[in-house]
Amino acid sequence: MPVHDFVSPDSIRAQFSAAMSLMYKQEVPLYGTLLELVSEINQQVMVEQPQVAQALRWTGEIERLDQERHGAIRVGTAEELATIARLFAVMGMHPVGYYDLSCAGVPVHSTAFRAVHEQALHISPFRVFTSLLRLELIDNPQLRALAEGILAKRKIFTPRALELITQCERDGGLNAADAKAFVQEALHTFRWHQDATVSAEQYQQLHDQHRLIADVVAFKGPHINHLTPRTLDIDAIQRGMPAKGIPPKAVVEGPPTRRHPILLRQTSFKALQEKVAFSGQHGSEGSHTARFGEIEQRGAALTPKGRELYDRLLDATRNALGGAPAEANAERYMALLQDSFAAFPDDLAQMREQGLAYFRYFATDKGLAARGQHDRPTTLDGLIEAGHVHFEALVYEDFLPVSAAGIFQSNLGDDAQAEYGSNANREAFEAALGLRVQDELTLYAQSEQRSLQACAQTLGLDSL
Ligand code: OOG
Ligand code: NI
Repeated sequence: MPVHDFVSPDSIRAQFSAAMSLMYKQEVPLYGTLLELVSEINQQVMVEQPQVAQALRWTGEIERLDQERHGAIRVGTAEELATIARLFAVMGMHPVGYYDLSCAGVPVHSTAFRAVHEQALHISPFRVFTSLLRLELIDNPQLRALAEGILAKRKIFTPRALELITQCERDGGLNAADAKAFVQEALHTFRWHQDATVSAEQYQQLHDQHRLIADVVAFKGPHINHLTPRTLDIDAIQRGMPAKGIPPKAVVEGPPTRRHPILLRQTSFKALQEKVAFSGQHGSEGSHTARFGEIEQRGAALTPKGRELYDRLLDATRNALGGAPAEANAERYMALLQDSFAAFPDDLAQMREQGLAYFRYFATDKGLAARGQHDRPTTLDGLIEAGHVHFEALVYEDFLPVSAAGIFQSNLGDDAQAEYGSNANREAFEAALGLRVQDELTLYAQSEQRSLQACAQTLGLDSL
């Protein structure tokens, strides 16, 4: 089959992201309400803060904003993780970053499947935060064996999905009809199943060990547990949620409110109680809380230096608070956070000069008009100063471990605090995945480099 019959992985990802959103809207109606709120607030920000809209126009993010979202799943075995990686690869999504959540009392480690090139991200930035359950951290051999036995029996992919993955790997792509079929088949893996794979007693045992273990082991597949739209003003969302009947978590995770957002800020609403039919003769019914809603605001991707500063300031805030942020100390936490982060410049030019963030560069009309002139500046700083080059921050496409832990916790409830010590094991994760995870900082640096290169070319310069 000629190559041009294949649909691009980016287009399959965009179709899949839209299909997931539709499915989740049906499964969790509050997600639909949340989308409405986000769209209202985004419109309002664009009207009231034209500089924000202008920046989004420079980078083209304005076109991806409405379809931007991430989801999260939790898988139970190495084999499931490795196959999920193959499924996502059909859609041009690759594992980026390693996140250890064990230090926060959640027995999983994770990666983010996402597009890696800015052009692909522009078409569809859909990402899935994917966690692998770590049964080896459970020191109850009987329960571990029970969980392993149950997981070994389940099949989370449809036979047709597996065929299409293999076909895509063999042929190098899928045609339009197969891509469409693939999206529908892949969707089944992420659906909610009301029928549990375990009896009520087994569910209770798993749940007593850790709510997350029940969530992964007791069901037929890795149901998508949230889908997160991107907002331009998370503080407005946090304030606006109660009026829409959506109860927010106590604090917004990540950096504080800033004029120029950095990294990622997130908030969520509590998981729903869902009806479950347990297996066994009596077919007893129960409930499970799994799926919730989350909202994110994305800002600048930070360099290693910027990230180190971020981590240091966040640590300082938490130390000053003397515990994890919760309902009771939320206000104090947000105030401390704001204080600590006074040390992080809230000005794009300063962030650039100090090497704290990654940027994208654009030739301006003035720069284009000056192309033939001998006395024009030729260094990046000179061109910026002369108004020949404009820059905007590169948007952060990944996740944050401390925030992710906060999101997990908000949804697992306070009774789920557990101690696993710090047990990062990237090698074991990559062995299960069957792949190395990519380094996000390298990806941002490459993207910045490409932008500089393109800018130099447009201006008729060798390099910048
Ligand atoms: C994933 C929680 C982490 C985020 O946005 O940081 C996450 C989960 O609950 O499975 O989604
Ligand atoms: Ni999330």
